[in-house]
Amino acid sequence: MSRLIVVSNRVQPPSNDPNANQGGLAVALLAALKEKGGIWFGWSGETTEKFTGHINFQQGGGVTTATVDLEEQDFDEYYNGFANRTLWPLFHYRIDLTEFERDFKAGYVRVNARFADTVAPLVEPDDIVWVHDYHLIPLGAEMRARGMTNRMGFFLHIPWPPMRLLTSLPNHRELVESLFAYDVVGFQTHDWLDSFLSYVTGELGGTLGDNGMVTVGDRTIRAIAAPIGIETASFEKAAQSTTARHACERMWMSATGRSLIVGVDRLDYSKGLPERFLGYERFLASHPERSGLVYLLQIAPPSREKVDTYREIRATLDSLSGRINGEYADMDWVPIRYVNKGYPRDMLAGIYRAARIGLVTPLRDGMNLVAKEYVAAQDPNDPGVLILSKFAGAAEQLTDAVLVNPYSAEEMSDAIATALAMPREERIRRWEKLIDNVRREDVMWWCELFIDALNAVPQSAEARA
Ligand code: GDG
Repeated sequence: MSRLIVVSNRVQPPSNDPNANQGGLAVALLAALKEKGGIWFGWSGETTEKFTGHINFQQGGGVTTATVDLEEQDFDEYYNGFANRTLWPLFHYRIDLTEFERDFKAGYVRVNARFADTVAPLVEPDDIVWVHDYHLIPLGAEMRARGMTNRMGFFLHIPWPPMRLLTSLPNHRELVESLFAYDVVGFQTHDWLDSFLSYVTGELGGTLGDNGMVTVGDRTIRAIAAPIGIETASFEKAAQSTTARHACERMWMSATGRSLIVGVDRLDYSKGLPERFLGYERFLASHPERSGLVYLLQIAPPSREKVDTYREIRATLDSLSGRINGEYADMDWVPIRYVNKGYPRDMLAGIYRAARIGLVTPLRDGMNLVAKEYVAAQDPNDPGVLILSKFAGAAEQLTDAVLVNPYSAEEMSDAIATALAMPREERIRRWEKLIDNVRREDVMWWCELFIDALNAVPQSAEARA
């Protein structure tokens, strides 16, 4: 049986600590690695003065992880540069925040080449290779240049931008063409897949065949939509754990009869937090009879703090929450509780369960797992209402949420009012449809869908050419 080689920017080693914040992605990949055998390769998160290519192997839970340190300059140009100052904003439709620097691109190419140099000797001819996310788009081409003929797949966790936006990236063709070194390329939704196909046919002169086959020049790959899920069964269990129950009770006690609206997001401009605060403010202004009966808890652990735009979003939210609280708070009520720290997963599950509304309103999001976690954490007999941005990938599956345009404060305000007034029968009816999808299309389903697509690729390079 062929082994699985997973490559991603960061690696999450297996952990036996139940409180470890191990995301669903890590859990699914670790399970697949355990079943198939293989290696998870990536950056250690550490920097050194000079890149050595020294691999730190770790074994645990039946899985091998292999990590390398990067140079400080790599960290600046590849990670904080091209990945998070160029591709991340551009792929989230934020051309206004996108920085185009040649040094960033050079660092990105250098790190992808370094990854290829380091990982190539670890890979055996029958292994299948699965590369993750925007940090590593050219890795497949770099690996092919080193003679690797393995079956290779790439999955993009973030949106694929419309053609007109992507063409603003210098050397965009080179970047997209490099995807044709893989055999299977996966996107979170049909929307992102369609954007990719429209770029390929419009800019690269590609042609589309049956079953997602796409040809450019002499290369044919398969492009698929494979929406990522969460570890649903385990999250449902977490929501009933003692820790979750305590968190839930703590929330209810501190709410003193008010309805909790919850938001949980990395502090990132793509998550639409200022717009969310403004939408909530509109609700307070237009429903004075309701204000005082609700409060918004926004959990927003900081991320990517070395990038200026991330520092700016933090300053914007500090001032916005201060202004709204200053205007609407009373001696016994604060409308927004804004918290810049993370909580353990079980506690988070309890907070979701206590919330009457899950407010998930990114301006653009590849998928958004918080929406699915909120659904999984609900009490089946008295579930809360999910308000979800139309522009989150999750909206393609979670059509029974209250869908909103996150740019419109009025729509957001109306959605909050609708959700608060929603009768229990309707809440249950919507939730049953939502949980059905979240259970069926969970993270293991996603993982198998992608690996099956890779396994279906003919094994010999000649047969694939
Ligand atoms: C990318 C794409 C796509 C957040 N705060 C805490 C906490 N979290 C966890 C959530 C959730 C995860 O972080 C965030 O999920 P997102 O889906 O919003 O992910 P991104 O980080 O933007 O990642 C996204 C995802 O990849 C997967 O493909 O869905 O579209 O942008 O799991 O629960 N977890 C804990 N405490 C916190 O305070 N324990």
